[in-house]
Amino acid sequence: MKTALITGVTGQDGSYLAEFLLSKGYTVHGIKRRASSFNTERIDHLYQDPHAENQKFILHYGDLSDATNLIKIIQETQPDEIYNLGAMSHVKVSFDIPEYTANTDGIGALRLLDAIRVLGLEKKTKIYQASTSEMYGLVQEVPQSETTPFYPRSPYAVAKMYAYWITVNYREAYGMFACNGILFNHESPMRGETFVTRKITRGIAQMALGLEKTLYMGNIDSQRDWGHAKDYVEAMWLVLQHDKPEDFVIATGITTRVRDFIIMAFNEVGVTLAFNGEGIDEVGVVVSSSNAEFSFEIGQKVIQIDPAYFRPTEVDLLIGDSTKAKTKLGWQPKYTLEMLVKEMVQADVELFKKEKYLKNYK
Ligand code: NDP
Ligand code: GDR
Repeated sequence: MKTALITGVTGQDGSYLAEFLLSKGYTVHGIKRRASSFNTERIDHLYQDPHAENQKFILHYGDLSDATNLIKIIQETQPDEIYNLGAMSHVKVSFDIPEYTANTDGIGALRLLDAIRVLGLEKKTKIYQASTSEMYGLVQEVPQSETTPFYPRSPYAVAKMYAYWITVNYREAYGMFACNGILFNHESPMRGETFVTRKITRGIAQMALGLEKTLYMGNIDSQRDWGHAKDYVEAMWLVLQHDKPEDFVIATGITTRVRDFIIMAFNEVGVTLAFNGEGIDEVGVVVSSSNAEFSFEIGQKVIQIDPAYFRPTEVDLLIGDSTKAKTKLGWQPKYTLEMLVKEMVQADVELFKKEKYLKNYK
C-alpha cells in the first residue's frame, strides 16, 4: 500500500485528508509543529499508540521553515505522495506577518520540492501543492479557470504565487510529478475559528445560547465560492492519481455574498435577519425568531461592522470553473452550500451547549 506525507496535518484540510487516505489503506505520516499546548485536536480521533505494531498514522515534529528537518522526514518515510497543506493561511494576518508568510507559504514549498530532488526521489514521490483562488485577486475574468491571469492582493496570495510557479518549474525542469490544486474557499465544522464562515456560525451559536449579543464583521459584500472541505480533499487525492501531472481548479461554480451566508446561517436557528443602514453604520437586526429554545430578541442588533476586520486590499469576487477537474478527474462535489451551512451551525450550537453546561457547572 502507498505511503503519504502531509504537511499541515493538524489543520482543517490535513485532518480530513488524513482520514480519507487512511480509509483508502495508506500509511499516513503527518508533520506537526511544536506548540506550547496540544495542537492536535482535529486529528486526535486518528491517533494510534506509537508502541503498537503496524502503525498507519504517524506524526513527526517539523516545520516548513526547516529544510534539514524536511529532508530527514522525507528520507525516513520515503513517501509515494506528499501533500503540502502547511501554511500561514489567514489572508488578513498575512498583512501583519508578511515575511513569515513568504517564508512558510512560498519558500516552504521550494524546500519540499528540493528535498525530493536532493534525495533522488523525483521519479518516486509525487507532490501536491495547496494553491489558492486568492491568486486571482483583482478580478480579471469571471468565472476563474486554469487559464485566468493571476493578480494577487495580499502577502499571502503573493507567497502562494511563488509556491505555484516553483511547483510548475520543478515539474518542467526535473520531470517531477508536481501539481497545483487551485482550490476555492472550502469550509467545515473543522474550519479555523477566525475565517469568516466559522466566525459567523460560532457567533450565531453563542448568541443563540445567550453567551453573546453581537457579532462584529468586516466587509460583508465580498463574494466567495464556498465548498465543503470533505469534497475538496478528495479532489487533492484525484489530482495525484491522474495519469499526467497537471494543475486543476476546484470550485463549486456558485458564488455567495458574505451577507447572504450570514442570513442563511441565521435561518438555521429560526431567525429572520434584515440589514439596515449603510457602510460602517450598517447593522443586522432580528426581525423574527421562531425557535423558543434560543435567546434572540426582536430588534436585537446581532451584526455590526468593525473596520478593524477590513483588509488593505480586498478580493471582491471569486467564482471558479472546475470543468477541467470534472472532465479529467471525474471530480464532483457532494455538498451544497445549504448542507454546509446547516452542518456548521448545528455543530457550533452543540459545541456551545457543552461549553455553556461546563461554564454553569464551574
Ligand atoms: P489551516 O490554517 O486550517 O491549517 C494550516 C496548517 O498548516 C496547520 O496544520 C498549521 O499548523 C500548519 N502550519 C502553519 N505554519 C506552518 C509551518 N511554518 N510549518 C509547518 N506547518 C505549518 O488551513 P486549511 O486546512 O484551511 O488549508 C490547507 C492549505 O490549503 C493551506 O496551505 C491553505 O493556504 C490552502 N488553501 C486553503 C483553502 C481553504 O479554503 N481552506 C483554499 C485554498 C488553499 P498549526 O495547527 O500548528 O497551526
Ligand atoms: P479568505 O477567507 O480571505 O477568502 O481566505 P476568509 O474567510 O478569511 O474571508 C472571506 C471574506 O470574508 C470577508 N470578511 C471577513 N473575513 C474574516 N476572516 N473575518 C471577518 O470578520 C470578516 N468580515 C468579512 C473577508 O474580507 C473576505 O472577503 C480563505 C483562506 O482559507 C485562504 O487560506 C484560502 O487560500 C482562501 O480562502 C481561498
